[in-house]
Amino acid sequence: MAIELYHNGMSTCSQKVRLTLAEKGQDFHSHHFNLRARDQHKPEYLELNPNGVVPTIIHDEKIIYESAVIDEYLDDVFPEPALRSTDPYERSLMRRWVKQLDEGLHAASATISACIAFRYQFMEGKTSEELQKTLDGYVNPEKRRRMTENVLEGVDSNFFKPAIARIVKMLDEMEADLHRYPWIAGDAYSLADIALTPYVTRVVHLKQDWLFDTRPRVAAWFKKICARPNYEIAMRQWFIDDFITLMASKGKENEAGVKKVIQEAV
Ligand SMILES: N[C@@H](CCC(=O)N[C@@H](CS)C(=O)NCC(=O)O)C(=O)O
Repeated sequence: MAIELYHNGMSTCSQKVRLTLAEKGQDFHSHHFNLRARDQHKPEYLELNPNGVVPTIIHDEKIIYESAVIDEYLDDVFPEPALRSTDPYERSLMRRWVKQLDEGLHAASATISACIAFRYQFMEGKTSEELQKTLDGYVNPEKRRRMTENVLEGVDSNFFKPAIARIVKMLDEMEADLHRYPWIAGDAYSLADIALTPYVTRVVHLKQDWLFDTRPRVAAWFKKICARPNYEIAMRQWFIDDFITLMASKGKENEAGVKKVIQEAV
């Protein structure tokens, strides 16, 4: 039976799962959500994923959510090609990268995306009551608070500076690890490369890839990543033009401001 995937084209966590599916040559039945219309907060979806976020998969009648967990599940049930090293140390490096995403890196990326660009989508055509209702829909109270401030205040949000500093730290640590290995967590492409691909892509979409100028290994890694067939299938084919255009124009507009914040923050 085909895998059911509840996802969104531009959602970084969904991209992680689509990259793994593509790497494994697995098709899926798509349930593409409009996150701005809050499809993810509908009661019928909350029955599948009580966190009200994408992605979720259904495989063999089993419901699985949390992108890092889904990716390991997929690597277990579709072992070829293996995306976890058999070497325990390399596997530990892979896990260390993947867990960071759930420990602030994903939130930092969501913050810079909202502050620089996506806030305009949230506000467009809405009264302040309608906007408040949308923001109140976040299931996680911490996320609700953060996103409310990010949407209302943009790059002046108190969350912006630590978030951009966290992204810079990610790029610095990638640069250091890529000094030792050709891929993020060792000699072979792994779930760590998959996990980081959407977040580095986001830096590019937000026109902050000048950050690669002093991080040549990250730039070279990203070039290799973009040339892989799974990048075309799982990333490019699902990009939403309006999102890309908005991120590019607002990113360019904010470039000087972002540079200034980074100088102050790191
Ligand atoms: N830890 C979760 C995070 C999922 C997540 O935050 N998904 C975002 C898109 S990347 C989402 O659904 N946002 C909409 C919302 O929170 O309402 C995972 O890795 O699956």
